[in-house]
Amino acid sequence: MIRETLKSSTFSDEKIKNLIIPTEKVAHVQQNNSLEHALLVLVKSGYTAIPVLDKESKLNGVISKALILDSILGLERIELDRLHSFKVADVMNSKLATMKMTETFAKALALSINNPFICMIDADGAFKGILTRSSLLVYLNQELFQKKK
Ligand code: 4BW
Repeated sequence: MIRETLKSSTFSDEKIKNLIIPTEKVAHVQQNNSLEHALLVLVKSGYTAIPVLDKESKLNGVISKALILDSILGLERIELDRLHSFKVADVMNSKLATMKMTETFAKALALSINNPFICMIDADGAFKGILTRSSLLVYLNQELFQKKK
């Protein structure tokens, strides 16, 4: 029974919709921001990686502390001036896990194996928020072990 529900429930369903962290609560940067700004946001928010959006809130990619550090490594020293001269667009990863709100919990679970978070988009490609691995696990734990059958 639970298996069937997980297989067919989509993120448009009230029951699992609230697993999504909405856009306004997602730490993010824009692709024309400097690497210095992105590093500040990452350090202050405490997250390893965050989405990159454009001015219209469309998704462009993901930026991480690791990508930034890698981009400022010179041959023999850390080139701190690159933090000012490079933009987020220069180093972000454009490959990211995305899902439409009309797709299923089962797909999200499978994607979360290799992605700490999944970016949710609507039918027009507008960013709606993120689905984290922890929120999927919390829901699964609740459905499998904490609900009275
Ligand atoms: O600030 C934090 N608050 C809480 N409650 N938990 C945190 C925080 N920072 C990290 N964590 C925990 C979470 O369990 O460490 C895990 C790994 O964090 P990450 O990846 O490497 O920064 C967190 O796991 P998660 O909740 O499953 O989140 C997976 C990834 O999703 C995070 C981060 O890259 C992204 N993320 C989560 N919430 C976000 C966010 N990105 C932007 N804005 C948010 N609000």
